[in-house]
Amino acid sequence: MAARQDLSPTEGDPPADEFPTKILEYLHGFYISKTVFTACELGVFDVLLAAERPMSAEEISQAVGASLDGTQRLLAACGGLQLLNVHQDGEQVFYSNTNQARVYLTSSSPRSLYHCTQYSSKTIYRCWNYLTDAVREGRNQYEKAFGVSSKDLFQAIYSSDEEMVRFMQMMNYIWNICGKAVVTAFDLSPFKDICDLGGCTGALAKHFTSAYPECNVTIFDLPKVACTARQHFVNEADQRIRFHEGDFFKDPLPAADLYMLARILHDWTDERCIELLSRIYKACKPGGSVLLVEALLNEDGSGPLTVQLYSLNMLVQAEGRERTAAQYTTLLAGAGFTNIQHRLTGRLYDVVLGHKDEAK
Ligand code: SAM
Ligand code: ASE
Repeated sequence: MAARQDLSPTEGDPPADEFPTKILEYLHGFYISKTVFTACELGVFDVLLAAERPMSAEEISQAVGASLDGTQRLLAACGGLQLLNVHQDGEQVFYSNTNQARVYLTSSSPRSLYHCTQYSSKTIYRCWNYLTDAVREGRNQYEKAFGVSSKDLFQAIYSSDEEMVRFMQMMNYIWNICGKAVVTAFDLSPFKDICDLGGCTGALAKHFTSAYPECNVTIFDLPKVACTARQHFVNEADQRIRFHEGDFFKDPLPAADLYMLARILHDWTDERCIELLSRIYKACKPGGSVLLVEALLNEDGSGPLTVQLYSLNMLVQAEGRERTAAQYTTLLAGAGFTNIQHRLTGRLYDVVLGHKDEAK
C-alpha cells in the first residue's frame, strides 16, 4: 500500500505530538512473551528458587549454561517486568524471584504455569507465525508450521509423543488456577456418575472428586492419551477416578448422569459439536445433564479480549472457535437438551449446564 504523500491532518487524527503508547505496547507484546518463555526455558526462576538466596548474573549464567552478556540483558528485562527483584549492593547486582515468579513460573510449584509457557513458546508461537494465512484461508496452520497433515485434528496436535506430553502438561496446569471455581460454579452434588469426555490428564476430575466426595469420575479419552495420563498424571489409587479409552465420535459412551466437556466444543465446528452432543444426549440417563466448561465470549462479541485472542488461537490451531453462552445454548438445544443455564466464574473458564428431561 502506498503511503499518503500529503501530510496535512485528516479529521479525527490524534495530535501530531501525541506518543502512541498503546500501539507501541502492542507492537512489542511478543517481546514480553518471549522474554518470559526464555527465562522459564533456561531455568532462571528454578535456579533462583533452588539457591534460596539472591544470585549475581555471573552465578545465574553459569547455573543455566548461558552467556554472561545475554543473561545480564535477560535478567534486566525480567526485572523490568517485575518478575525478578533487583538488589543493588554497591557495584554488585543480585537477583531474586518475585512472589509471582516463584509461584507461577517455577516448574515444580503447585500453581505452576511453566508448562503453559513452554507450550506457548514451542507450539502456539510457531502456529501464530502463520496467522495471516490462517485468517485468509480460514483454517489451522499445522501443515505449514509443523509439516504434518491436519486432516485428523488430534493426530496433528499430537504430532509426536513428546508433543502430546507437552500438550497434556499445558492442559493440566491451568486447572491449578481455576479448577475449583469451575467445578463449584453450579451445585453438582446430586450427580454421582460423572463422565469427563476428553478428560485428558484428569486434572479437572481431581477437582471434581475433592469438591464432591460422593462422586465417581470416568475419564474418557483417546487410548494413547489415557495411557500417558495413567503413567504421568493420575494416581489410580484414587478409586473414584477411572479411565475409559475410546473415540467420542465413534465408540459407545459410558453411562453417566453428568457428562462434562471441558474445552472440547471450542475445538470443533458447529456441525461436529451437534454430532457429539447428540451422541451424549442418547447415552445420558433421563434426568441427567451435560456441563460445558469453556471461556465464554460476551453476547455482542465485545470481549473479553483474552477470549477474542483464544478464538484466533482456535483458528490457527484447531477447527473450532470460542462462542457466546447463547451460541452454546443453541448447540445444546439442537441436540435435545433443555433448561440451559450458564454461570460466569470471573476466572477465564465459565460453565454452561443443560438437562435431559426425565420423561424422555
Ligand atoms: N478436558 C481437558 C481440559 O480441559 O483440560 C482437555 C481438553 S483438550 C483441548 C481436548 C481433549 O479431547 C484432549 O485430551 C484430546 O485427547 C481429547 N479428544 C480429542 N478428540 C477425541 C476423540 N475423538 N475422542 C476422545 N477424546 C478426544
Ligand atoms: C485446545 C485448547 C488449547 C486446543 C489447542 C490449544 C489451548 C492452547 N492450545 O482445545 C488452551 C487455551 N489457550 C489458548 C491460547 O487458546
